[in-house]
Amino acid sequence: MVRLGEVGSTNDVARALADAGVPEGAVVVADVQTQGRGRLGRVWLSPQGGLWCSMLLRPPARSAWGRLSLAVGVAASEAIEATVPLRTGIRWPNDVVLGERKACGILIEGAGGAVVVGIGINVNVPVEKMPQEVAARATSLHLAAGHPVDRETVLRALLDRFARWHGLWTAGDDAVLEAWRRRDVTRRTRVVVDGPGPRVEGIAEGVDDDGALRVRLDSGVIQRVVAGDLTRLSVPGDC
Ligand code: BT5
Repeated sequence: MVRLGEVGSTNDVARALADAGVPEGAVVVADVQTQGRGRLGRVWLSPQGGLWCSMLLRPPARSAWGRLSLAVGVAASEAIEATVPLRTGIRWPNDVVLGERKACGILIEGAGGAVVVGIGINVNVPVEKMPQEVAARATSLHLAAGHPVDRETVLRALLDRFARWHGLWTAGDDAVLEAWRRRDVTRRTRVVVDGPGPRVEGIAEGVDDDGALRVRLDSGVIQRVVAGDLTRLSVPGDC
């Protein structure tokens, strides 16, 4: 495991390890990221107190990336629940949420033939000090549990849960889909998804086998969405 104080992005460090030929399983953890990033080049705020880590994988060619993303979401969810007595949910594609608020973000990037899985968990991050637009939608384990949480305990739980779900993903086990579906907080809610294509609005109907979101449009047609940002327009039970 590579442990760093301040770093640009742990994903970049893991990519450099991939380029250097380091084998699968390397883990990079940092205290602070100055250039933490989310999907589509967005900023991921990564001050002291959070768990910012990246794992290097070398999966076989033509692996099911969509399902890997689901497996990582489930692993992060379980790691949080193993550490604090709170119930997590997953908001497609793989934000781990406590209530409506995001506690963990996941960024999976290709790195040549390798894959870097970046996971950011707001363990003791003072989210209230973040810019209002982020603070209003984010939470930390500390905030949600009402007490500081040991970052090492979360890390150990994450590595443990990740090993299990990565193994199941590698084996093509449907348990990954089933576990993700049990945590899906968007199913049967009205959603709008902004992605690379035109905006899609309708009722979320869960994920397909490959991780694509199924949205039932008002016309009744089911549209598959493979990438994008989802906003819930209703709460479960409304639809
Ligand atoms: C993500 O992107 O949620 C992926 C975040 C991945 C972070 C990890 S940390 C270790 C590794 N190294 C990296 O550089 N990245 C990975 P996305 O779904 O695009 O969400 C980004 C959005 O979340 C931003 O535009 C903000 O609105 C919000 N945000 C930023 N920082 C946050 C934080 N710490 N907690 C909650 N929300 C945040």
